[in-house]
Amino acid sequence: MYKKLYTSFAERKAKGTKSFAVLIDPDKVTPAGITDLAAKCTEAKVDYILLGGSLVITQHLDECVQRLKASCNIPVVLFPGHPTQVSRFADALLYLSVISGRNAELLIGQHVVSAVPVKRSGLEVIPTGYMVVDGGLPTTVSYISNTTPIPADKDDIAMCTAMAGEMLGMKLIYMDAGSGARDAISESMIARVASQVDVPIIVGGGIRDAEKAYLNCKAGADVIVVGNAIEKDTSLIKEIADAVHSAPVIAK
Ligand code: 1GP
Repeated sequence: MYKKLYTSFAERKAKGTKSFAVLIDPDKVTPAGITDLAAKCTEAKVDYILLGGSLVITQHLDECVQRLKASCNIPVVLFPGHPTQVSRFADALLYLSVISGRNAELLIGQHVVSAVPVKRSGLEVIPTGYMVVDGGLPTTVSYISNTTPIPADKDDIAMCTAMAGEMLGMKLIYMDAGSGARDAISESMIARVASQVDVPIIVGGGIRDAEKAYLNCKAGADVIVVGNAIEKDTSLIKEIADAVHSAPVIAK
């Protein structure tokens, strides 16, 4: 079940190599915009493209993936806000369980309902413990998921949540302050989680500049995800990619 993409995350983690992922929300791009973004991501040596959003109102997910695949060689990983956001043309699917919350639907309910189509898609499925952390303002993810985020200053709760997720079999931990969060996740919380968890750690939500991305990597993030800031200024793609790739290599 764990194939190419998971191996890539795990191998990079083992070597201490940090990765940069650009998040594309299908509702916010046009087909022509995708081609342009793909070119910028290639030039900046972006490692992964994440595709998804809490709401996907438009109906062109397959087209987005196909455009991306035709325009670049960067792996396209689905980051679904809903079980309908599955495209067999992608390289992998983050199979998210919202372990920070206590909403049974997002821990197991929606997975049961979508199990057959997900399996039939043939996608590489990567079990991912998804942790929503308070980003200072209510975000779409906290509203839609109907869960209470982990308080921003409760590093120990985050650590224990991630540890439990890993022991339950999650292959990635995704710490997310939510798209457009006012406050990105603190380095102290990332470091606390990284100190106890061996699987790769993805960090996103409210990261707006290269310095924060770099500091998050130094604190223990393995993959940095940026969406909103890049939608506003695509020149940040290269700046943040360079910062992430210049972070110290600390093999675990
Ligand atoms: C959201 O982690 C991602 O789920 C990225 O957040 O859009 O704020 O960069 P931003």
